[in-house]
Amino acid sequence: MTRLRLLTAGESHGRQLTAVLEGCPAGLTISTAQIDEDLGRRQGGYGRGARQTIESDRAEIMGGVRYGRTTGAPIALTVANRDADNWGDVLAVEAPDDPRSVAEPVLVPRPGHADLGGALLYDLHDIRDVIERASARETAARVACGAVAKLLLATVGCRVVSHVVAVGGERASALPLRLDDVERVEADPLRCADAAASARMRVAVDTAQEAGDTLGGVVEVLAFGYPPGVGSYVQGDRRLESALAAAVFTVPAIKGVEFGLGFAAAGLPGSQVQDALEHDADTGYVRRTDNAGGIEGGISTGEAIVVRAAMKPIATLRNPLRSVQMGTHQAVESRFERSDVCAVPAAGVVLEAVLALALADAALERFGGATVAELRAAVDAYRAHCLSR
Ligand code: EPS
Repeated sequence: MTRLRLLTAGESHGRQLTAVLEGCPAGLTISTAQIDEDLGRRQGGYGRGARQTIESDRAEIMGGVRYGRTTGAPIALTVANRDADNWGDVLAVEAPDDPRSVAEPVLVPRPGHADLGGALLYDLHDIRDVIERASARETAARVACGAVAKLLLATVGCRVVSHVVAVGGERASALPLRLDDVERVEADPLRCADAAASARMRVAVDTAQEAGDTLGGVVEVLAFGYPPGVGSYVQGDRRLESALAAAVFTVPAIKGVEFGLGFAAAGLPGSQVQDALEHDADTGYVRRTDNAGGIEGGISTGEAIVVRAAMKPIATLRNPLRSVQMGTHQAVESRFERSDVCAVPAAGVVLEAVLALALADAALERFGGATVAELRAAVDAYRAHCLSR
């Protein structure tokens, strides 16, 4: 991100998460209700763990917004960790006076988690220091900032939504999602548009839970109404997919990404993959299919941007895997740290956020604007230009 800049800080069981989002144009009406709605959506989903029964995430805006509108200054916000009260001095900033009060260190890394790599990289004796910041709790701060990016995108007619298309081996029907389906998706416990597939997915989550195991899945994120003409073919790093793929991989546990038909396109002839062009006097150039996922030649087409992300199963398993105690090198069973069985529905909300931030950033880079009015005018002018050609 170049126009929008985001940093987050904070530990999973520290007092709060903190975020600074810089580069948001002035004059954006901020709805804290909408931010909190996304925070609530991130907490939900079938297969979530006990932490979400403790938290009731709310964002508190600490800067950059006055009388409900952005001023152009960095937006600072915090999300409190209610669970911090249950962790006593374990995350204390000051070292305890009595060394006997130091928390028992975590010495056994969970396979597949950041534990081992983090302990070696930062030369940390207690894996707790890794667990705290590698925890997916951090994504709450980014969901809050992503909600701001969604509000900005809405000013140029764009809406970002998501739905779960696979959990474990269970897949939803391949019908393209329409905006009309969104209400049904949000009402479904797995955020899946296909009710029959959702029922099968719930059984799969229950089975994994009983076995002390975890499940991953696939989420599809769509951006409807994103302006055409964002990104470019002239240099590889200007391709819109390049920025969006990078954004997808900022989310923990994501191991794959595809656009439009994605990997399926590799097995089809070109005649079944390219989206044929038509012209409509009112709407200009149109494509009746969107196999390209809204991006051709690295440039947004104006059709829906369609991104799918594959999430691996969460690394913390109740049924332990083989591990090694750091220091003694003894073969031991990995330890269990409270976790989710399946966080794929939540990952959808997080992916909406990071993609909204990347899409807003790319749109700001392309159309500029210190104010929302300037951004909107530039987007409208380009849409009019496309109609005239
Ligand atoms: C999460 C918060 C965490 C985990 C989970 C997701 O809270 P706690 O560690 O207190 O249970 O529930 O994180 C992980 C599974 C992980 O490996 O990072 C959240 O808020 O999303």
